[in-house]
Amino acid sequence: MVNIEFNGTKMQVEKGSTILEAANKIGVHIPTLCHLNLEGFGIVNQVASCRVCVVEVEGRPTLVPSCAEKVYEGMVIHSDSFRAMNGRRMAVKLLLSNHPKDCLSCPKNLECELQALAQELGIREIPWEGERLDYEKDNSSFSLVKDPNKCVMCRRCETMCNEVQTCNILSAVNRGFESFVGPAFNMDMADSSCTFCGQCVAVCPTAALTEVDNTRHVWNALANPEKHVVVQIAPAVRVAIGEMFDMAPGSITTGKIATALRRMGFDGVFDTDFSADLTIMEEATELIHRIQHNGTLPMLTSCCPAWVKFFEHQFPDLLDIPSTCKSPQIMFGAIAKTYYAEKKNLDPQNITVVSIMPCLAKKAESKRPELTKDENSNVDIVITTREFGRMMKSAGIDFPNLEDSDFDKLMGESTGASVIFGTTGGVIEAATRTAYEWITGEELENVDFVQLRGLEGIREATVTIGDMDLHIGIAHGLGNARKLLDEIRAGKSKFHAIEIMACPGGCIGGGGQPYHHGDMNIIRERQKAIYEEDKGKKRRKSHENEEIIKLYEEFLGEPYGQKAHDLLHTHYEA
Ligand code: HC0
Ligand code: SF4
Repeated sequence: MVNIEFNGTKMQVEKGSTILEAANKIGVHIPTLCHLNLEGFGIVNQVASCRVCVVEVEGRPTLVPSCAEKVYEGMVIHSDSFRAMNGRRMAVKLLLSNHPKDCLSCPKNLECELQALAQELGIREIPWEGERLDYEKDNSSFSLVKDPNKCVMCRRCETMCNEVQTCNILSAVNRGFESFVGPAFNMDMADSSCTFCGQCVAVCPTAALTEVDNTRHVWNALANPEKHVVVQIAPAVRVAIGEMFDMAPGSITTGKIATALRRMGFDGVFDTDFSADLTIMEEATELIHRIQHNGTLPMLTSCCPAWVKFFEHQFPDLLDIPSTCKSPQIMFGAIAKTYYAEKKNLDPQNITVVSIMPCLAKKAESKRPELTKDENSNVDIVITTREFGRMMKSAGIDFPNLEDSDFDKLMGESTGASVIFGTTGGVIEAATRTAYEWITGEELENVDFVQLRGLEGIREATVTIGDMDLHIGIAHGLGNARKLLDEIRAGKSKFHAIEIMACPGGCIGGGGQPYHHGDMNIIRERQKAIYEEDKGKKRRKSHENEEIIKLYEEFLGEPYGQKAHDLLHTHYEA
């Protein structure tokens, strides 16, 4: 411990802490912009480039950035002096002097951290009109938009992309005033090896990186009387959307979502959880098949499209190890335009499938050529949790006060196993619940495989199923995934099955979720809510979903059979 004086109060703080950490511990707020601390991931963005967190330290000629400066014995700090406050205001005014001023129509309006800082620091005028950057927006991808003119060089996106995801797409382009963060040579995002995980978007403080906005396509479809518009909602959305309406993180809003979607005019209100149960039917069968027939092991889960892109780009020699199962969102599209169309006597051409996902990569996934070549089994429009929240706001929906309702029949039933897809570890736990019963023929009494849960970046567990020890690995965050893949490539992997999710926390931490500003406690609350919803479900194993059982009986035939292969499985390309 070291003795310091902070804003006139003497105190002891841990040796080695930064001034900012010391301030947080004692409840003093210092504004930040470039700083990002992904607590639990050991990742800190500490470039100290924005100077928004400067404080005065007695004896020092200049103000110091509190995020990077460590405390020392006898240090006297003032974060509330005129000089410190003025220094912070000056830093923000400088950033604003060459920042575009289209705040009213900016995609980040009211969610922009720079805008919030200007408000917090009481900035009412910008004394200098600086020169502006004039780069073109990059609209090349289906997932994200890059607007270099709004880049404040905080480098948070770079830290996410290069350190957490190890994708190395983003770095400083050009020099001095001309610089911004983007792919090498400022190539189009679509031409880079970007996975579209959206983690850069999740941490961008301004609108330099945002999601592609598809909301107008949804409104247009809903307004078109020719179209029968069905919607599916991903597992992780239900525990996060409430945050956009000031509900506490981890509020479970499944029933309110169904009500809101019906009010918005969707003709069929369904659940991706239904098709997550379907995925388990196929994936558990595939795993058992591979184990019993000397197939390629480990088998990797394939439902996360950013992860799929990552292994296609970076591990093209391992394309035979992921499961061939399409993701639940794509399986939903396939079933909606075949089975559902048949049941409802609808022409699949007139069905529009909308997905609400916590993810930006799901937008790109829905446009993959092999998943769109059959127009009668695809997903048409993908929006994120954030876009869904904005749509509800423009429709004047009072979300927190909505009554609960159920999803529609045919593709609306789900089990607890599918709910947990939304968190890291959930897909493999769901598959284990089913594989256990199918292999042993016995009822699984305790479905809670707690050894598979948590938020550590890489986890492993051994589950005894009959006379077999099933070795399971879990990774979230692509940097962690890379470690497990390197082991496989080196022939050193001990696992039979591995679950990989690209985003820290799994889909609950997806790039399309309400902004969490790096606060991992929000991810923890969302995760808790996911397990709570699982616990409250009448059925908790995918193969007990009655609508799924009926789907196989009436339409698909056997899991992993011919029709299932045609509609529910895919392939990968380097
Ligand atoms: Fe996920 Fe999914 S669990 S990837 O995170 O498998 O996006 O929530 O919808 O498809 O179900 C995302 C979430 C999904 C899919 C499901 C899987
Ligand atoms: Fe990197 Fe993911 Fe952003 Fe692509 S979407 S630039 S892979 S962080």
